Amino acid sequence: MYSPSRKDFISLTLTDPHSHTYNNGKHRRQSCWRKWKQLSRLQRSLILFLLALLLIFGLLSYPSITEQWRGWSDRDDWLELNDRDIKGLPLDVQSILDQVAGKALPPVAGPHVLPAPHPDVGAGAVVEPRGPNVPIFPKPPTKKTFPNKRGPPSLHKDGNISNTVGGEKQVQEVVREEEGEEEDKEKKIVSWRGAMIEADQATEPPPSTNEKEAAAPPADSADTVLLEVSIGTEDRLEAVCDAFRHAWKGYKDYAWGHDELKPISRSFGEWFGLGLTLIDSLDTMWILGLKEEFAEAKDWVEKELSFDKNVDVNLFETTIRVLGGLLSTYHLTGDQLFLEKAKDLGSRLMPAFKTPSKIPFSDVNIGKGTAHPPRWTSDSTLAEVTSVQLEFRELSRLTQDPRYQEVVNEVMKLVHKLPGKQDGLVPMFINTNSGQFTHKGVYTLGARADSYYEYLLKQWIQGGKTEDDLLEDYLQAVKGVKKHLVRQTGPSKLTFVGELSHGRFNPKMDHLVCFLPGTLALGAHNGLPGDHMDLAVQLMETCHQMYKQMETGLSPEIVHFNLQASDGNDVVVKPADRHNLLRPETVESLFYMYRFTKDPKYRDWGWEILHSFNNYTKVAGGGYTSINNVRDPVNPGPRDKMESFFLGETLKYLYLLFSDDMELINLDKYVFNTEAHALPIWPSPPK
Ligand code: DMJ
Repeated sequence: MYSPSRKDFISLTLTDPHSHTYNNGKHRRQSCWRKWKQLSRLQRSLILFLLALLLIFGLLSYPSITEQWRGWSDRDDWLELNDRDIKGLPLDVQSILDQVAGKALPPVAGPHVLPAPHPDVGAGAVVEPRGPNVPIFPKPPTKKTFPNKRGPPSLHKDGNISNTVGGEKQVQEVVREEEGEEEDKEKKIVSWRGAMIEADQATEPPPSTNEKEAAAPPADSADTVLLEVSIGTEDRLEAVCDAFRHAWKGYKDYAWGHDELKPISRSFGEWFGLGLTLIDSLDTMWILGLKEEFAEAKDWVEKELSFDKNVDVNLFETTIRVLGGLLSTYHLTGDQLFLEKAKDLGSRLMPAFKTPSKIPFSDVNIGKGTAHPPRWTSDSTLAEVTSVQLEFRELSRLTQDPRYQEVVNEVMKLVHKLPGKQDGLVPMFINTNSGQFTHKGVYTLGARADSYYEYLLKQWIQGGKTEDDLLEDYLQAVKGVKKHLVRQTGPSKLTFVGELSHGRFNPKMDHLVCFLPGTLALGAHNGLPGDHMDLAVQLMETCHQMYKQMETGLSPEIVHFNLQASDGNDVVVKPADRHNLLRPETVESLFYMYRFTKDPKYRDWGWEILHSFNNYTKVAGGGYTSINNVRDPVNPGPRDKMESFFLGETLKYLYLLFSDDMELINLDKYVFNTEAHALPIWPSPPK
């Protein structure tokens, strides 16, 4: 009966026979042990039971205790900021507002631009020669499990998980960052905006010969063409159309009517079951002049698309991709079908706004008309609740039903008045019960906050530049960005936008932040200060370098910048951040920069990016795939997923970048939503 315990006891005495302190400890442990053995079995069980209870209680209450601690420290910020808020607008913001007020369409800000600083980042630093054209080698499809998946299991076969899933991990992640932990994210899974950000998969077994053959790029693919920067406009436009056709072929053959193509396994992934890629692509096909493809997609919308299904969808993702896509296609084509579908969807999304605070829930069941926050929190993501406005406002204008506009304007009004901002910068979460910011003290222009800033400006433009609160918030935010987040690297003086975490600067920038040069340029084009354009030019250079300095010519998801004055690299990429999801933000900004400056270098940069996509993400048989490692041209590690925004945004912006037709989505007549769907700028009300 005693032998197992005796064994334990003996093993304790073996560890360090020379240490005096240790021996004292040993005697103490021995006598404790004897006392323990003297207890009856019942007494011992009781003590063990109590200890277990204590442990469980401790574990359960840990998060709320830490949250409370954080809350206390936030409250200090809050009071301080409250004070600051009531002091009114900074003088220069007020004077810009005055200047802008009452102006007709101001002159194009255009090349009122300082020359770009052209940092010599290449020389002797990180630029390494591009790898050869390497075919995509597929790996066997791996089954991943996402413990927090939402939505009906039948619809969640795999793949794209928005911030509605995997969310506990996301929140933990944010909390960890807030606590200032070093973010070495090897093996973690975070998701954002429908794009799963996964740990490195490069350690998985190499593909079989069959799989290699199956995925070898087609012989006539653009990746076999040398990169010629001097190639003509028509050829570049044709190259974008080729890329689109290739992506569409994969979608049509293996994922038709489903949300996303999995090009390596030649299958599909389902997220909401709404044909996301198809709808996201409609206006791109129209713009690219792909009539046949458009006609077959329209046919599907007419005959197959139904929103009458019992499915939880993410309000933000469905609004920007599906509602935005339908509204934009309606405007481009004038076809009522798309408006009717948009109306149906819009009315089904409305229950999301029925919350105590009027800040919408993240998820809504479009069949049942019920809405709820994610399982793990009653918070919503700030960018999500403030980036559905363009679409809902337009729906009200088209239907003459004011309710859509009312619910989204209410959100903007609440956020406008809310204390807890830092010089116009907003926290990443807002509570649907209290309507207050949560997880305060962390400020970023990247994930979870990005399109808040974008939509401030774009709503102001959409509404004919009459809504001063929006402009005021935007101008303050740009000032806040400059004051707290903009820095330059040590080696080559690259300008970048970092993050602020409880007063500490983190030189980390998501690729998502590369929307900012385009947005700043759009603001300058609409009469906002020239220094916004100057910053746009500098940030555009940095986003370009995020591609150029990688061995594949593709940007990683996240970079860290080097602040040390040294000869080292400007850009550092952590192992867990090396993936590329075919994101659009840099080519989006290149498009705006070219439209407003006509500087051909922006087109050349876009052309290089298209080549890199063709070289490292194109999959034989159809489709493009996200990859794991932009630093490894030999094995970029295909992920087997083509995000819908590659067709909806990336290829559309590339086409518009190369097109000489400035009337093709004239930026004085249309404003793009955050998924590149064009919505009209409203005519000014009669004076
Ligand atoms: C898109 O869904 C939108 O552009 C969104 O604003 C950000 N994330 C993706 C693209 O990266």
